[in-house]
Amino acid sequence: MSVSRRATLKAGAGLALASALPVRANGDAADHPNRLWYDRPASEWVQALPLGNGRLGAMVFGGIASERIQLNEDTFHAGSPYDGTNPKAGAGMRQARELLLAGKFKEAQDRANETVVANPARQMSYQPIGDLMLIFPGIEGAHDYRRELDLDGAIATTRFKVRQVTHLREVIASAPDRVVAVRLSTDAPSGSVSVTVGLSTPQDGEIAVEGDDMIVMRGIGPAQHGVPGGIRFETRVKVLREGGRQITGRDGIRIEGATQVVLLVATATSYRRFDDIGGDPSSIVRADIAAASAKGWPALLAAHQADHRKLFRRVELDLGRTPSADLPTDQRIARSGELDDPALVALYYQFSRYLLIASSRPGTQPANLQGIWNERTDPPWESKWTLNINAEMNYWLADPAGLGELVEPLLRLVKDLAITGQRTARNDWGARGWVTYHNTDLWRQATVNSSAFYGMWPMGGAWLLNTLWDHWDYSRDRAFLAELYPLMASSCQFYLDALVPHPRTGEWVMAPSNSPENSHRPGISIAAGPAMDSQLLRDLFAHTIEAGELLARDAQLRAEIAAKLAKLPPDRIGKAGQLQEWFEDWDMDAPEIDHRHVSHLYALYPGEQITLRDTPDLARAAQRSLQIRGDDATGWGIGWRINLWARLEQRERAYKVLKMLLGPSRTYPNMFDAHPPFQIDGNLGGAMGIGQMLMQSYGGGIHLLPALPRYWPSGRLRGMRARGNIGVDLAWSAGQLSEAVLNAGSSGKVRVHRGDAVLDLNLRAGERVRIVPDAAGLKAQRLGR
Ligand code: FUC
Repeated sequence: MSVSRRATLKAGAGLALASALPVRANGDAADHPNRLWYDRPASEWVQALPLGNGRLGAMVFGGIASERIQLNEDTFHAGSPYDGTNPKAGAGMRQARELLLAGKFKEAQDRANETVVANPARQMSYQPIGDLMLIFPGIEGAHDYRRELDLDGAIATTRFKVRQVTHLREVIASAPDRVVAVRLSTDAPSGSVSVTVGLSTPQDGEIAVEGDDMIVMRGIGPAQHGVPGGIRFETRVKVLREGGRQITGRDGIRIEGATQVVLLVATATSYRRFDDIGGDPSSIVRADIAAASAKGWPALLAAHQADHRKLFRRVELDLGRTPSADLPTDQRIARSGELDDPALVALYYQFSRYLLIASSRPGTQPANLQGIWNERTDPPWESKWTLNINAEMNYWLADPAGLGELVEPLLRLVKDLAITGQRTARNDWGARGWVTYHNTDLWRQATVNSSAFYGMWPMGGAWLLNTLWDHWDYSRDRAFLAELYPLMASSCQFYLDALVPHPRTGEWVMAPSNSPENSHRPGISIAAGPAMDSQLLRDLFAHTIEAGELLARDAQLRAEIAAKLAKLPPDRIGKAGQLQEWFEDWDMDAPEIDHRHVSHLYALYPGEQITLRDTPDLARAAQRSLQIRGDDATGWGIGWRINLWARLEQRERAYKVLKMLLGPSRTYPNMFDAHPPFQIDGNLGGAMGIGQMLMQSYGGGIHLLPALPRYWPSGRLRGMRARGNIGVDLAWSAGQLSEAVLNAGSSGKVRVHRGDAVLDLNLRAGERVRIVPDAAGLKAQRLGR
């Protein structure tokens, strides 16, 4: 077995991907609305098609004479268990606070920079495992090429003809069977599959052939920023061949003249928890390969698709169809500025649901900045979890899109942070409970990281918990609430201890803090009591009181919380009529008036403290702020803005911003969101925006078609979810509601809105209620259970 820093077991020379083929019109996309398809192989990573089982990720390039399948495993990160706590942070935080409250902003930020930032300041990055490489000898003159990702079948296929023979390559990432599986076949009667199979890795690793049908790759994750590497991984590729012959060399496994070849790829790491990397990846992948080999392709495929479809098929969406739907997906994206392509919007929505299913399953890591797909050893922002918008945005879609159980990894992340964050709360603030700042990594660092400018934001826990609260609110799953509540109570203890009275008004504020990543003076973000802090705390405190009452827990704590809740600063309207971002009216003088973050609009969305009907003045101010900020932003920034315009029921504006997201500057050919670079939050948050144009659920109400643009005159959706455990089906035509059907999973009251018409309903668990427009507004018809 050879050992090398960048181990490569070459499947042969000339791995360059096949050059582009002539464009070929292919009209059968109409039959398969939930497909991405292309008429040429991927030449770049952001053209390759993603597969995932929550833990294993695979990017399929669809090459002709060679194929690259890039592999990830979601626990494979740089570093090893470490504690970045800075012992100087306690005293430093107190000094920074004093300077800040005395109006000495620069001095406060400098002091924080010198004392509270973790050691190391940067966190550990997500790492690629490597590539599965296939070389197909003798393939020349391919024609009738098509590759596609079938979102419903969760399968990537590459198909082309050489002379009269059709070659078919299929790839899946199976959750039930824990493997990536590849099938290579043709429609020729006798064996015409010839391929050389190899692996490569950019990691410190070794690769060898074992027996005559297995390639084994082992490696260890890199050290970073002074933290030693420690996670070990093992990948095994097993070759199952029908017909032909097999030659095993040092260079990989060569197969000649087979009728069909199936490759099973298993990967595992030694990671068990943020403080334990003592797992045995070898025994895990051996067991995975043995079980999958015994099953064989047909049974693997059937189990995989049944498992995926159980989730994927919960929601259907039809926004209508125009001729552009016949074009390859990359051409639709390229032209989406000039064309209105409603089916592309529906595809984007379903692709985002697909991405969440593929990157976040119970037991896995939460979807990180790139979900689970990363080819780089130095990924942007470490491809980890950014808590001042991105990680939360990844989960906005889950419940409304019928995928509520996929938030489980986020709950486990918070459970971990409640442990590491307790150390930080004590060290940095002398407080009870737990805190976390604007980023965390696999090792669950809860410390101030990168710099005080970005990192001095103690609100990560509050936002995470408010996101998880939504899962309770949608599902009404009491067992989930019982798991969540202690984390909320402990987080409240932190804030109760850390809040201080503002010297001017006596209102309770966090200091130091910031309004994520925005500066109020050149180079200065540090601030006391920015609007978002109070908004997040109003939600966290109110939810914790509600949960404590429901579970009959901690009456004393509830009283303490209620007292501080009453004295949080209210949202204020500033001199430009805007919703004030900071405690003081600094907005119009801030250096980046068009900043990508719109943190103070949390109260409008994802929060529901500001609504058009209950707080019209604040809603107007929020709209003013949104106008001042402008529509252009990073992918996720645009995704957030779509949701905000939808909440303001500005249908055509929401549509205009959505088109910005779908265009080629914010969507890559494979439909990954472009921050740029690729970040999955824009996909998931953008899809939530699409959903909210059709149906919104907040404040005890369900809003039907609140921001339906004129470009989607007719359509239907099935299976979206509203708060209170309610399923929502909708149909509309000529821009008018035809009918809605509510499926009540729990009993409770709900107010249904369609424009100005309202209908109050008392739903009983299990019943279905049909709602249709009538002369007086809306009319309900009980369909029984
Ligand atoms: C936040 C954003 C950046 C980027 C990063 C991962 O810091 O402000 O735009 O998305 O997270």
